[in-house]
Amino acid sequence: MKIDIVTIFPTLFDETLNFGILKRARQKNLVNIAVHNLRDFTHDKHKTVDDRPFGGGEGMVLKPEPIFRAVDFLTHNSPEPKLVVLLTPQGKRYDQNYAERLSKYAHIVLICGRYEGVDERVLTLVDEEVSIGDYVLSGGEFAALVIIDSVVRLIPGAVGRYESTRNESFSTGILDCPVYTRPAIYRGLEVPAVLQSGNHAEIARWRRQKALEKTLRNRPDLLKTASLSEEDRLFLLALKTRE
Ligand code: 6GU
Repeated sequence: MKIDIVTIFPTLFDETLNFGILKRARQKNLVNIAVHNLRDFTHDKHKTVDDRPFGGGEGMVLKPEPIFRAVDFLTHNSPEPKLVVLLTPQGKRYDQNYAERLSKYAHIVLICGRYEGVDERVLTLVDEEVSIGDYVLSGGEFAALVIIDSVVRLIPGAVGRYESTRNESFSTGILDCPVYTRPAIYRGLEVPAVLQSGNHAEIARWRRQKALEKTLRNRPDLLKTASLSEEDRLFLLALKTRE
């Protein structure tokens, strides 16, 4: 997979893309990530990327010409299928399903917007407008990092065992179960006995129940769409009536 980032802050990506799974995926050539300075696509002496909004108002707006030139340059013989994405708070909400879909593209171009705005004509150039959540960031740069991290770990071979991404929160529709490691007792806090029992059927049941319990407490909205067994539903019903 090829990922191109277009930004006015290219150095922000220098260190961040060189850790852990991202670093290893790049070393293994599973992904090729390139950062491009939007100012390199300007033609004026001052390398102007923004200007005041027509009609008046606060802040500056990213000009269309450098963005059009950058995207033309980056996509003129790009591998297919490709997707050009504009990162703004006005975009469609990003989630794990979105990440799964993006992980299937051969080429993704991420254009980092600024919170004040991007000239609306840029929308004729991009395939999708994406937001990572209901809060305002000063620019799309951190959103690009979030998207890249979540997509790259879905590329087969990026995470140690491919299967180990299958069981995670959101892939299964509910939150992960609690986990413990040694020591078995710390400051009087004991690891649940069932996890030390060696009874794998019991352990699986306990994990499913704890995951359901945590989801009910922290993200009850997820239970509306999660795939639940009859046993899951009875367990949740018992939990709710107990409260
Ligand atoms: Cl993609 N950009 C900005 N500026 N703010 C955001 C966002 C993106 N997603 C959530 N908030």
